[in-house]
Amino acid sequence: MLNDTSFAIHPGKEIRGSERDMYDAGKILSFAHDGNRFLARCENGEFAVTFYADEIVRLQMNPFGETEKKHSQAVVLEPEGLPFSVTETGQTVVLSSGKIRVEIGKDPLRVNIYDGENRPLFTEGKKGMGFKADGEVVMFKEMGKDEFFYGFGEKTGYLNKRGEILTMWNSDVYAPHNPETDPLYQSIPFFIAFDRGFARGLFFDNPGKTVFDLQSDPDHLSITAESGSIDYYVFAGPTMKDVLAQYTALTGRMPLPPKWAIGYHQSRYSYESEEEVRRLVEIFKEKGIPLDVVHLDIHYMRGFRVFTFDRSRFPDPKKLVADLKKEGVHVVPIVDPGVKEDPEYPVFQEGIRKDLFCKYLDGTIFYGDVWPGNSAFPDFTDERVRKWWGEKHQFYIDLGIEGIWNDMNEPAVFNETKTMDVKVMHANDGDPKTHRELHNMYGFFMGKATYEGLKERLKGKRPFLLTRSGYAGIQRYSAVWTGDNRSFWEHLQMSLPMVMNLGLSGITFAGADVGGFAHHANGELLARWTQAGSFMPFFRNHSALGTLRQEPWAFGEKYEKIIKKYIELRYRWLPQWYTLFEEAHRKGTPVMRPLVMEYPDDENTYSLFDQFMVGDNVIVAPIMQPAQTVRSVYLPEGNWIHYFTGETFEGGKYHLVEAPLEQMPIFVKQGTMIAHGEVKRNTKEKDESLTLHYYYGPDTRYEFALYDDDGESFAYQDGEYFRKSIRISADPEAVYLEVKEEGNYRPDWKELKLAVHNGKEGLKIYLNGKALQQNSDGTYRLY
Ligand code: MIG
Repeated sequence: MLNDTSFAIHPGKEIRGSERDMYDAGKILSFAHDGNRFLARCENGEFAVTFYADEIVRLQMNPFGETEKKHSQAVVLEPEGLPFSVTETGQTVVLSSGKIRVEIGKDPLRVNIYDGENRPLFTEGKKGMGFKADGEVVMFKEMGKDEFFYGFGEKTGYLNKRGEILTMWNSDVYAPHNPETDPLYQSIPFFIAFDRGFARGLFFDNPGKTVFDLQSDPDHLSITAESGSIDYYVFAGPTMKDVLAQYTALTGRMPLPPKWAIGYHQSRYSYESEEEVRRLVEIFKEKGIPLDVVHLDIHYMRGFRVFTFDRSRFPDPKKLVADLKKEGVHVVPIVDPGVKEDPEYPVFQEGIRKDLFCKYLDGTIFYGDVWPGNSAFPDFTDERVRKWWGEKHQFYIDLGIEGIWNDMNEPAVFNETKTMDVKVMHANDGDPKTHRELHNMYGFFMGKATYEGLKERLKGKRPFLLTRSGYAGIQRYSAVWTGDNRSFWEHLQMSLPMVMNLGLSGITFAGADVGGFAHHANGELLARWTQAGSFMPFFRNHSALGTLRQEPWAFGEKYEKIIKKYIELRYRWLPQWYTLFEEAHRKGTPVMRPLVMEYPDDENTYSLFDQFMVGDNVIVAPIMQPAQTVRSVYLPEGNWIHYFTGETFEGGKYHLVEAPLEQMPIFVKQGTMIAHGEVKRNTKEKDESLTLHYYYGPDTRYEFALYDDDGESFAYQDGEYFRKSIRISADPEAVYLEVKEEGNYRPDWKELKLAVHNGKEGLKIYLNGKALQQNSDGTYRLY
């Protein structure tokens, strides 16, 4: 309590610790190497280097024992067994795999890592690594004076994290999120260091509590872990996209989601009855507002027991799900980890009989208070438990459900520490560890159990999963939303850097509750938030019990019209979204990007957080203040076309752009292309025709690739996809399209049109060398 008053800053308080009491690893006593691993015994512990891939190296230091060859389940890549050379001099041992060189100082142990061109990836300088008396491990890395830092998963604040101290400890935070609220629900101990266009990455794989300090020492950052040992991976870049390709090669990529999950989601805590849900979907239909998903929050359950429906509120869930599916609407119910302690509840009985719950060392079960009251928590760190949890989902599958929403999986517990007792033991697939050591992976393992369980049971259909909590690698299983934000303009502002940094941490399928969860929205806020949300990867309107209703029509016709227009825009842009999602799935490049990713040589982009890119050629600049109808937008080099007015804006400078309530500034780069489909009720309706919009520029050189597949199965993995690659070039007289097609899938649409914007009269269009005839509506037929 005292910490909520000025007492928190009483003059006697020591504000921060230091490396003062750190014990250094000391000097190297002996070393050896085999295959792809180098091992050194130091005065204070063991040090290992493993070359994982050309651009990925793993470094470990365990002051308390041996370094393990094994890696955490965040990692899916096994080391390739890269040959590396070992060169010893008096002071150093140098390991080199060609693309990465690790220079190891022998006395004391110091590690400097360079790329193949001798550019420093990470260096230690004077400070090294070691441990503290209380068992913490610490390591330091030099920070260049021009360096910027991105990533770190789900963090409040701005885009660049230099100057921050960031803690990783998955936490349920209902208190209003502000720039110093930390930690939140997700822990992604990964970051990108960026120095004037040169990007490298570092992933510190420790699922206990870790602290990244980019503040206390202007020349070094430090990483401290409360438990476990030092275990990290370095990614050589050199671009941000390369770092993300490398990081997601190591920790996995997002599966291609079902198309419906990229549409518009409507949620509320809670739609409380079958009747209410049916009425909701009807209103969407009556009003012609597109809708793909309705979420069911905790009220659908019988006394908050997972894997049940309350039959008084939802008399026939199977019929409800089937009827909505006919309308093209999917139902996604919430599932929390806590299992109610109720001897008459089969899920609890089974958990006890089969020994599936988290326990203390002495065998007693850990119980915590959550929605259902006293509850036990499945030990998802164990494959046996994950299998069981997956099987339980047959309950939802039998009702026709194909998507699940995981909440409270930090795990959140209503007690002093807000989570599970850190002394609880986890089976951890045969390598038992305490909750303290594994805390940040609880939600990850729940996600793994759920996704794999659904996938196995959906008979070839793609599952959708949404999770609040996670760890590095969660992108393999789930989309992420940023938890309990509020209907504050500040929270709309905050959602941009937050979701961008999630994307820069491997999690591209992310979004914030549109309109804000807690507190009360208003028409203007909801309209502006829907505009921004319609251009973010995960697009869901959600609000809390007791707050003003927040459905698209809640604030009257004036706002409804605008909100509808942007939800429609989401559907018009769906072929573009889907193409970008597929790229993210294949390469790890985020869908929503900070400008710095595309313009790494332009310093104006390095801290830019209040506008973003969708793909490599579209800039979105939402309005995020009340009563604002004009804003400054930064446009990098090149010319940019205003999406709504068609006006050309010169890049390399700031513009004041008009933004009346019904308009969010969107710019498409001149000389590039985007794909549009038709506005529809939802993704169940197929496009009859697609249009590629090309924004003419005489110096065009652009590669576009439209991707499509059935949107629901895994057949694309066996060649059942469609990719049309278009190489576009232009001169003052003509536009030249070189088109190639790939894959066996034939899309539903019957025609593919080309619309040329800002082309002058008489401009000729050539498709693979043949001149195209213009249609009466001004477009050209490509397919
Ligand atoms: O603490 O299930 O973040 O989206 O509506 C409340 C009720 C528990 C927190 C989630 C929120 C959800 C709510 N849950």
